[in-house]
Amino acid sequence: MKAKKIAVIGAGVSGLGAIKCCLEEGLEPVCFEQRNDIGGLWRYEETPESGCASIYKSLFCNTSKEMTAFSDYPFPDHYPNYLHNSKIMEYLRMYARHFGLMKHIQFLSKVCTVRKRLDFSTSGQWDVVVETDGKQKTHVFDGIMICSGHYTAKYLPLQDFAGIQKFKGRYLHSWEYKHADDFVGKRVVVIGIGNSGADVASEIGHVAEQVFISTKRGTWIWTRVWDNGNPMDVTLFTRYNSTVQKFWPTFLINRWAENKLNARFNHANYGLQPKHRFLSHQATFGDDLANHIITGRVLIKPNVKEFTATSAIFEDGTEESIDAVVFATGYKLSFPFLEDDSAILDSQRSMFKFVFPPQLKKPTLAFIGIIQPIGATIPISEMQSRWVVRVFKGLKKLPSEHDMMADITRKRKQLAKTFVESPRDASRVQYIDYMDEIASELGVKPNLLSLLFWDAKLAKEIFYGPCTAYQYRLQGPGKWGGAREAILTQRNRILKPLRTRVFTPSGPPSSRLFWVKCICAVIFLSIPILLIIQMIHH
Ligand SMILES: *C1O[C@H](CO)[C@@H](O)[C@H](O)[C@H]1NC(C)=O
Ligand SMILES: *[C@@H]1O[C@H](CO)[C@@H](O)[C@H](O)[C@H]1NC(C)=O
Repeated sequence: MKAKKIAVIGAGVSGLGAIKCCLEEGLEPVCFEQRNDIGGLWRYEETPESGCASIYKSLFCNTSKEMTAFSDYPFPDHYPNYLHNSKIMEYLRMYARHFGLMKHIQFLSKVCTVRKRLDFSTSGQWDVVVETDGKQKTHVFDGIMICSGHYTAKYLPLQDFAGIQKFKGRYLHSWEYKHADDFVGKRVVVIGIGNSGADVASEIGHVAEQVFISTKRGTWIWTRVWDNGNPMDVTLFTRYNSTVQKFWPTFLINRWAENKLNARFNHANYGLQPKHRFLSHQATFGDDLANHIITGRVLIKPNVKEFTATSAIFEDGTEESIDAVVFATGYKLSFPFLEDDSAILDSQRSMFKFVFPPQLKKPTLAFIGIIQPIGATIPISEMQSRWVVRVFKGLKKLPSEHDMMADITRKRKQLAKTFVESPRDASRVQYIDYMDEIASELGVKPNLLSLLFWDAKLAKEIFYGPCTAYQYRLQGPGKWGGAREAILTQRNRILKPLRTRVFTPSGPPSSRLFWVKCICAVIFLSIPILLIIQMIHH
């Protein structure tokens, strides 16, 4: 039988993983990439291109390298734990080269439409119209993997900001923000305190005259650097923790987390205290933010009520004169190439496990990486792709439409209970839970019980150590011979880039010296006492 042809839309982290998974299962992938390079979101460009993701120059990944890596391709051990976008690009190039992905990518090729073929109900095939060099061409595919990401269409709710048309200064979305040069000596308001808002405000804070962050909701601030200087995700995202959390009541976990974060700085005193509890909404990474607030370079403000020509008036009635506004208001989903966009997706919530639209007669279209994990995206996209290619091949069956809808409804209810109402929280998943869920579909979830008997050392690291993706390559389809080794050496790879100056204590350790001194003191002090006792006995 001829290998099935699969269209992969986008050559970012999700697309690269998708191509690799297709090849692994003997499918024939063709990846269409709008730009002339791989990397998607992670490829920094000086000028943003409409319809593409765009990042600022200083963007660092918010998940650490061990948690971020593809499941069969660890980062080099000397790489820092949190990677600059240029380093992620290096890694992606190595990955693409290692698995021979480049020859499957057609660059400067924009997918215009993806449409069901007339015989879709029997063939499950799609017509894909691709524009290259200004010329459009239609291709037929047996399956579609949409890997175009969810950071391409900026969400800019100008209608919520009265008077913004009158404002004489510059305003822009964080999508257009590249570096702080334009803001030297300026007074700037950043709207929103998500990860981009906090990053942009902190960066501008170094050079601006004054930065304000305006936030309706407030937020919990957590940091990349966690206890003992270990990466946050490595410490918190363990199977042990996830098991403990299943038994503990939510309010206790919330209290534990909030106390911990407040111990660093009191969120109420710093103007950041949100109404929602820690687990109900995405926390913001802000390693630098507290320093900026305590030195006054960044001030936290409530919502902007209205803009005048030269100032912002906040909901508490205060007014500040300003030169620029940065809207860090996030992104919305956009798949302009999908013909009946609304029928296939009302919102991401209507996908079966965030991947398959349940209404399709044939499961030949999948969304990869259109999800908001509390944890790294690369391994999640990769896991989705591994599942999808098995479904495309017919090795895995999806439940009936009715059962899929029931599952979706159930998940929606759970989400509504757990999270505050916000578009992004609609597709938020706990990293370990979601990975395990898809891994179980595939039969690649590590079997801890049998490991405990056969390989206790490994079982221990899998349970207590960071839940890295190598775990999902120990067994089942796509098993990788290097997985065990990768798991047992992950802590070395975390420490290697930090221990660049090895500490060698000189002389006897001070603690030993301390005890020697103590003993001397005791002997010295007891001599007169012994003498006195002797005298009394005489
Ligand atoms: C997770 O486990 C680590 C040690 O493995 C511990 O330091 C941390 O407090 C735990 N966190 C939660 C939320 O249970
Ligand atoms: C990292 O940042 C992205 C973009 O703001 C966010 O969607 C994701 O949830 C963040 N990761 C974690 C672990 O919070």
